[in-house]
Amino acid sequence: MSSDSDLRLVGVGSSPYTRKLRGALRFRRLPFRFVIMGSKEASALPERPLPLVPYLVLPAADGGSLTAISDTTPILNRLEETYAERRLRPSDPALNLIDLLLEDYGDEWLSKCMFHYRWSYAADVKKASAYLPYRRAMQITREEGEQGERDFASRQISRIGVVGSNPVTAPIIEGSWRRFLEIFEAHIQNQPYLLGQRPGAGDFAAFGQMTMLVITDPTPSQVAMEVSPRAYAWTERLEDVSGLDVSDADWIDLSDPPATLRDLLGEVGRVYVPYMIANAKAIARGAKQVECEVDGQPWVQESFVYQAKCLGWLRKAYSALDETARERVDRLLLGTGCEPLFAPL
Ligand SMILES: N[C@@H](CCC(=O)N[C@@H](CS)C(=O)NCC(=O)O)C(=O)O
Repeated sequence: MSSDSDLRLVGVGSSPYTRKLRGALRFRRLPFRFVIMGSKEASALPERPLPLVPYLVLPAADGGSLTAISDTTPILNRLEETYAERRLRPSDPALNLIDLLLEDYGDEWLSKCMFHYRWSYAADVKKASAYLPYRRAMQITREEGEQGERDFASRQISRIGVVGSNPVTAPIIEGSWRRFLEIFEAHIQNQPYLLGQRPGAGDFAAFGQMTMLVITDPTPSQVAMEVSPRAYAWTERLEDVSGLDVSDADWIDLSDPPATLRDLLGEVGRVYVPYMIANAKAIARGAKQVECEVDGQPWVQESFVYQAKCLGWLRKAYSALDETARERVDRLLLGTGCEPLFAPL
């Protein structure tokens, strides 16, 4: 039975990060209510601390009033601390680090694929902008919907550079989407989730972006159906894995991982790593522009403060590892291109 202290996930189904968090909450079997962003139920709740979708409303640590928290990675951390059953993050610190890395790749790189395809191709722009105005205003007239469609498309297309999609980076982003799918196709034949027989945070981060890339948006979903129809089935599955019974034995053995995990980490090392490092360096020296090489090709975009913060979190998690865990992580990452992430910047 639900009560007023139930968790509230406030978001919209068309937001990849909302889908990430909703999938994770379902997996964790935490009682929650899904509240539509902008609804009267949402306006009765505490305001979100950052202008991000989604956010989570939960009882304050002292059990008293409700508070709102933003940003799915720290939200998942908070849920790990508060609720002991069916934790999402691996208890083995070395495996947890790998899961954090995959989570950040999903959140911060696959999101580039998602935003790029959606707002670069006419068919994708048309579909997304036509339906998005109705999400939070289901009863607007068709004319209002069409006006919303034009406003939406022009606003999002004007922001496409923020995530790094432009004519220079487009071929790199598209190459990375296809390779991710090829590796995913092979990897998921070894086990059903990225790190074993149970999903981790990395699975839900990838899933969130894949709801749009694999299912909703015409151009990237056509690539997905060609390369990996399995990715479509997987994305549908991750929507709700509340019925999956799990134990600690379901994680892969990090000393003997399938070769396809190294391939996946190799893809992370090929694109996400050089970009994240160049971005963090640009932010550190106050540069507005990131200019680097990704996959041997030039990459240019506006520098991105938030993504430098994400790299900081990852590096902090790595430096908190004890020596044994660090060695296990290093051994897995050796030769994948991920090593510079944790070296001095
Ligand atoms: N790192 C954040 C990202 C959330 C995010 O970027 N959300 C997008 C929509 S999916 C957003 O709120 N964009 C601003 C807006 O739509 O006004 C998280 O994990 O929650």
